[in-house]
Amino acid sequence: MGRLIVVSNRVPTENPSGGLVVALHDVLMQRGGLWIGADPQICEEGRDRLHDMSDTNPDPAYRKLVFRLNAQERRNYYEGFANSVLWPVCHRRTDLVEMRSEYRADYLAVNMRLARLIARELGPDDQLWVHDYHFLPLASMLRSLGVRNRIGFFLHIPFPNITDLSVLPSPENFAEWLSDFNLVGLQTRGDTARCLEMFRADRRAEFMRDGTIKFDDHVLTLGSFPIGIDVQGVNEAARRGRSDRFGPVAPQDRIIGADRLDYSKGLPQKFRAFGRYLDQRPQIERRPTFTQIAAPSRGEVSAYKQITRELAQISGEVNGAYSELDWTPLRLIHRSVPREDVLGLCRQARVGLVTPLADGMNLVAKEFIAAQNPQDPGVLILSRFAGAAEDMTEAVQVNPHDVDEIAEAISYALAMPHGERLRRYEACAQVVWSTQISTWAERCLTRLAQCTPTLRSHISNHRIAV
Ligand code: ADQ
Repeated sequence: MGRLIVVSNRVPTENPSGGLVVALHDVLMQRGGLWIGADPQICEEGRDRLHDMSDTNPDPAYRKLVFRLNAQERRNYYEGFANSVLWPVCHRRTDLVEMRSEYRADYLAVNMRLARLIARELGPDDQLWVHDYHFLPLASMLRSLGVRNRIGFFLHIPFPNITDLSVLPSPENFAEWLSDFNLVGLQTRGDTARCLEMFRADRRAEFMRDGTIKFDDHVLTLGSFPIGIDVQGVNEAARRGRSDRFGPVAPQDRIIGADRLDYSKGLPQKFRAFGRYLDQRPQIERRPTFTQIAAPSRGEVSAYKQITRELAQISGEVNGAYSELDWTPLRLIHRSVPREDVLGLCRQARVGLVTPLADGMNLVAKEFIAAQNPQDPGVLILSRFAGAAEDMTEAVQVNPHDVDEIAEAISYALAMPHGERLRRYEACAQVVWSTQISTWAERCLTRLAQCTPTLRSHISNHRIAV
């Protein structure tokens, strides 16, 4: 069997932490192979080769290699096309798309350069597993170089709807790029339905009896593989985490949110909803505290600067209206907090507030459940637009745009009797266990190994889909 080659935007640091990184690390430790990603340092030199970043360990089970970006490429490929075009298109925020021709040109150029670097490393039986929207055209570029190896893809974010896709320059490329992978994995059945709709609208696609899609002679398998977490590891970390950081708040009054500071996470709506709940709370003597940890993210992109200002303003308004000398109702922590402490806070909280406007899956929802004490669990309030909501039907589901509905859900969750909390928790925990990260990785790779191989005829006529 050949090696596994994982391609993702980031390669892990020496001590990998976090579900996805650990899962991929474990798979590579077992199978050996390569992990290729972008060097976080901007560098003008050495862009014509991959650089070894493997651990100092003398006999690493797998190697980590990075490709370098110069300042222009980082601006146009990463901040530009990936995060200011594809990210908003996939998260239904086409109003935030920044369209510039140099973004697309460098996105394609970086993917082409990476394809050449990877092609040099590839053995005939190696399998590639490519992650996320930074590398949509990578398989097309590899095929144009004559690569026939099996290539799998996993999209971590929502699959866009067909109207939003049409905002892209040359939207027909999207289907072409995907069709050059052997396997395209998506988070949910809803994502798969949207992807099928895109192929149905394209006359080049033919739907085969075995469920595969034939597109320009290439056969593509499509499926949903809901991602999960390391449930046991999260539960242990939550028990170790410091929960005293909440300060003197009664456990039944603690509400927690933890998100990257991103406009897709619905933070302004969530803050307003908490303010609305305080306006209407049934018992005026009740003093719940909502702690929102918002890890800084992509601060160089303008839409992110704007949301940071907006959140500071709303939290100022809510606290200005309701704080007492001994009570600050909304605590916004605009910093990354150690993971164990975030999980410790989740375990202590009565309510987890996870209300993205759009989200591929949302791992915080699964982590909140895994962190709970099964005898006295907290309540998850979950946006119906998070991928996690497709299976976690027993969370208290809300429309994240509807501030009144979230406020009502907060009131309901804070008053929920123990029996109902247990019942809802057990149903959610079952989903969290059945999609745990090791199972997810195994399902994706098993399916990739079963995919129809790429034929010589396909690559010999290959159009470069750019
Ligand atoms: P993200 O958009 O980053 O991931 P999410 O799935 O919630 O979103 O994962 C975030 C991770 O960061 C979680 O493990 C969480 O614990 C951690 N985290 C969040 N806020 C933090 C904070 N303030 N401090 C410390 N840690 C924090 C993308 C997609 C998701 C998809 C994942 C995995 O956008 O939809 O679920 O990939 O596929």
